[in-house]
Amino acid sequence: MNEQPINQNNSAEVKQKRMFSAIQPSGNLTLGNYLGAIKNWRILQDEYDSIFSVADLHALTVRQNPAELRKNTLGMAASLIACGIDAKKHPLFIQSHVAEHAELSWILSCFTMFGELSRMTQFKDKSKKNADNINAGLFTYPSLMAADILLYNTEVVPVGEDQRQHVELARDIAIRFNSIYGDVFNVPESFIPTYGARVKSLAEPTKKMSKSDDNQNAYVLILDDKDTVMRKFKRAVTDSEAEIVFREGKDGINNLLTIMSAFTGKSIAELEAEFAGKGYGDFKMAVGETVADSLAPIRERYDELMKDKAYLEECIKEGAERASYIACRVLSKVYKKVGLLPRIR
Ligand code: AQP
Repeated sequence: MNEQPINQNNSAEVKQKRMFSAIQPSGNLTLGNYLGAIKNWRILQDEYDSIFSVADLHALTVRQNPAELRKNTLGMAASLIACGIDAKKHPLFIQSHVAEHAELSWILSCFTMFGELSRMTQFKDKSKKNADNINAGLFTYPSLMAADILLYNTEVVPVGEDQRQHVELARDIAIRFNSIYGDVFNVPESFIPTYGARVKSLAEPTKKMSKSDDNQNAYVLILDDKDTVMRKFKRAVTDSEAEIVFREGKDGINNLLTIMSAFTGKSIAELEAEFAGKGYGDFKMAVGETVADSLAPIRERYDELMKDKAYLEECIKEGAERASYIACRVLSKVYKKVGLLPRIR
């Protein structure tokens, strides 16, 4: 598309593909978010023309405590930087600071079918979990997510397996819109990691690990201290056998092997050989040690960043300015295409 790549080090001839990534500040980062998404964002950030966002509007689909949400929003920006996102090089912004997200979301909701939204697994899961608050925002969440992605002419969206369906819908919406109005949006692709795409709950390993789980033992937070990480792994639900192998029906062990593999870079087969004959207790402690040691530098960096609010605010201010520049242009093109009368200035 026609705007220049926003990374300063790109020349026009070597235009990189655009990557857009966002995460809700609905709690603190879990191991699931880290392995399914953030680790890839860090690895891929310089290979792409990357844009990162903290999706605070999405978090409102579930009732939030306002003070907590503000704290978690800045905390999530700090967590991303602590995980290695370079917010000086790539824009990192808060979704509600770029009004075009909400505006495009409305337009796109008029191009999203009721039947499509009804089929979304996340809507069904969250409706069950929040039976007293099945609001319209929870239902139209994918239209806002499509707006997030399509506003930046995104080509690649690195997500965990649980978000694949939403990226597919964003593609369908883009194709539908383009078939009526011409080549307005890029049609994005999802990028799903080989290991860690679906990290499971430590308490109920058939379910995904989620930061909003009511059971704190179900997830490991990247900011958990070593004792907490060890305690959570020690309590991790496994099975009544005594064999450390990756096999159907061994959800707890499969999950621990997946986590260990993602952190060490060793294959599942190598880990099975390494832990052959060892007990579950020893294995859980080894996974806990590996995870806690890998997370320690992130926690330290996060603590430093949270003491430097001025730096964090500068990053998200610059991020919003850079993101707005692109978002404005794409939105005005969309407004024009659908026939909205331009405002007289
Ligand atoms: N368990 C997981 N395994 C692998 N990837 C995961 N992701 C989330 N959970 C897992 C990936 O993290 C990114 C950001 O997620 P999000 O906050 O935007 O939404 P989510 O998928 O709804 O994450 P949570 O932690 O489950 O949040 P809550 O509890 O608020 O619903 C996405 O790329 C996602 O795939």
